[in-house]
Amino acid sequence: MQTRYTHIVLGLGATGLSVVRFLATKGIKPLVMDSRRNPPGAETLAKEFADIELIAGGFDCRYLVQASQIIISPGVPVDTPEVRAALDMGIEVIGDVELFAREIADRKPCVVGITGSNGKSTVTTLVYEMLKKADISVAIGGNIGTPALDLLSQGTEFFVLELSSFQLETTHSLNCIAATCLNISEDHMDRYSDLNSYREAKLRLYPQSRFVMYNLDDELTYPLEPMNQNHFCLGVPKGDAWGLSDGKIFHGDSEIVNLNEVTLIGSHNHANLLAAMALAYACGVEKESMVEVATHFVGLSHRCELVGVKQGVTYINDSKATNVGATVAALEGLNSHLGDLYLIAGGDGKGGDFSPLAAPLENITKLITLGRDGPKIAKLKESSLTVSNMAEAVAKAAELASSGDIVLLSPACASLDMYKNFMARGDDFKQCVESLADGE
Ligand code: UMA
Ligand code: ADP
Repeated sequence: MQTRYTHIVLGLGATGLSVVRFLATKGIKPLVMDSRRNPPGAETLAKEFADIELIAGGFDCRYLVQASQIIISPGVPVDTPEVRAALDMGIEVIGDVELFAREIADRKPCVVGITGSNGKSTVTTLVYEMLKKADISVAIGGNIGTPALDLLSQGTEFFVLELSSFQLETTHSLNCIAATCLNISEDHMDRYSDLNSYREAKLRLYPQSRFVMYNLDDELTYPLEPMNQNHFCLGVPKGDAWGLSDGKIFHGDSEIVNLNEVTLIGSHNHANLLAAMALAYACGVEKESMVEVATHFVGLSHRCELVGVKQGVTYINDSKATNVGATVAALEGLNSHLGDLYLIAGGDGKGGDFSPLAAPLENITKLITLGRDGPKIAKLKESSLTVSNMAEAVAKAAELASSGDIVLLSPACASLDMYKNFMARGDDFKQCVESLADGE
């Protein structure tokens, strides 16, 4: 007779493994299923939990319909027919972040939640660094890397979580101390029917927070109903909001820091800094700790990262630009640069619309495309070049660029058609740049 499992874990990547580990601490032995034949976590599961059953290569409905709770990984769409069938039967389907939320439900609010289309990892890291600087015991995780449940064992007082739209779809009771949706532009259009349903998934975070920080410059981030809210903006702040004036960051009337001393570059990063300061402030962090971080944090790898200067040409790795909004921000951020700009773009466009790139592409000198959807981007700019790999792209850019110019990798696409992830793509770019001849 078939065993009945009360808990089923769908997906065996980082999230699935964290859920199995968490359930083990509660004495629960789940069944794990993954639609792929060789799921990434299979070896680790066998090593850590020899007695946990794994069904790989499909989701078996016979087990799903008997479960009392299904814990689904963010990479598995809730709309998968087998999951829909279970939902229709009234079976609870939640994500790992919801399990995490329930585990900390009786604590005072201790989570800072960060979502948005771009800038999440940067803001999540900034808030984490600011809290650390203020001697608050804090852990960082969620979509940025370490699954939320794996943070519990660190025994910290606070958690700073980067939350994706996929994670928020299956999270209901987070009770954050403060949360933000930084911006909304098209992403993951292969999983959402339109921009509005993607936005709705992101804004699910707001009612799960005591205090909400939205972006005055992006109407799509405004709360759908009034709540305990404030905003940040790239302009003079009203009331006690956070903003910029005279090249300085202000919280209401109080000056926080001069932008000359801020180490992050680009207006998009200044918006990130404002959001991070507002969130840290809501956690009780003093100005001194925020300023200390603002004047030392140089940014994360693969996000407008300076790779080096070869023959006078500056190479910048923005491989994390996996959607159009991020590439638009990078191009606008570098707009004030005097030399020519060479852009390398393309990859897996995730069904998105590339047309917002057309205007910023007018200001660049040459577009070099690669990857599956490279040709679609190439159509947006006359006389662009299409190449078949990164080495060719870098070689071509190096041949055309001259001293004072910038070569930017900012793909506006995911990397999965050519690489394991965006880090591998950025590393390939860096290696290709490093192998170019040095010299003035
Ligand atoms: N799987 C299936 N069927 C499917 C899709 C996936 O069985 O149709 C399986 C995969 O085989 C895999 C498992 O589900 O074995 C888990 O995959 P997952 O894609 O949910 O990935 P995890 O390893 O659990 O990583 C996830 C996030 N991945 C996604 O949301 C796609 C990681 O974000 C996150 O760091 C991690 O949880 C910890 O919270 C990555 C990401 O790309 C960086 N996020 C997207 C983004 O930033 O744009 C949202
Ligand atoms: P996420 O975690 O949301 O992907 P990251 O901080 O990793 O965000 O940055 C991803 C990409 O988005 C990078 O290419 C970066 O240059 C760009 N970016 C960062 N902040 C912003 C912002 N506020 N608005 C638009 N683009 C941004």
